[in-house]
Amino acid sequence: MDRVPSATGSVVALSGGIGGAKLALGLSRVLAPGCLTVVANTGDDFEHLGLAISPDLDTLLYTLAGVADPDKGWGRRDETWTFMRALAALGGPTWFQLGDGDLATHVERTRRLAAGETLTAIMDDFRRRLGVGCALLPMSDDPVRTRVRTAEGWIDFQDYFVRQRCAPAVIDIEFRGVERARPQPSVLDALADPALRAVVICPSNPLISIEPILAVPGLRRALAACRAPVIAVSPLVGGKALKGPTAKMLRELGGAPDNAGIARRYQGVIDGLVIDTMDAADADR
Ligand code: FO1
Repeated sequence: MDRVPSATGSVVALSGGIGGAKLALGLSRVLAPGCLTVVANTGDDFEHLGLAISPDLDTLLYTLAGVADPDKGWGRRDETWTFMRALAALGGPTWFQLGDGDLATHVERTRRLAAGETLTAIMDDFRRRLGVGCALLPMSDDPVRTRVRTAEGWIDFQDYFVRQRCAPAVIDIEFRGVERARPQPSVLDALADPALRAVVICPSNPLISIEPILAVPGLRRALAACRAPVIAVSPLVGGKALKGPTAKMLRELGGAPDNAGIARRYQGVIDGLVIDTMDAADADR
């Protein structure tokens, strides 16, 4: 793909996991290295088998590095599963699949966090080692944990999303710890950059991937102060999500699973919403 002659200027992309990561990859292909900063949701992070797991950061890392599993969208391509087989033989939990190569990411991140490194510093070293040219930042280095309330009470996001395969109806969502989370300083710097040309909200699930980012104190204000336009790309095409439970969750939480509903959720943050041509009728709404 030819590089679009990108005038000088930087772009900040806000992204969750799989759907958003594909647009982040596209942006990284048309923008000169050093012109793109990708800000990742960390609300999906959790501890599993004693390991610090950061799904959205890792999906972005692997996708931008060209090593993501092309079918699943998460984890690494050409993966082997010796660890999971051995874990199963020992009666360990296998609902959250960790490939052998992916396991190294979690083990090394856990080791470095325990040694006092920040998630930002760890992920920045990982992305450089994997040859990723753009900056990859967590929304905060402080812990934020998305939890959903279902009929059985409050459960961790990965329990809902993976173990229960999004089956239970969602009654409420919370981003535990977000009130105390400080925005990652380099994110604020990127948003205040005089050369900023655009902020792109990638087509991730607004409820679980983008709103945790917007909920970090100071980020909405930093976006409102942006001199560049903030443009969201709708994660819905024809009322259906490209990936994941977006439409189902929007319906369960009383939001309309359509572009007008998406625009309402981002009201006050975005200057525009990119929708699919098949949804052209939504444009005037
Ligand atoms: N998603 C699944 O549906 N099943 C899994 O076993 C699974 C394992 C997994 C391991 C590492 C990782 O970074 C992501 C993983 N995911 C898995 C995806 C993950 O739950 C989602 O990508 C995000 O949390 C939502 O965007």
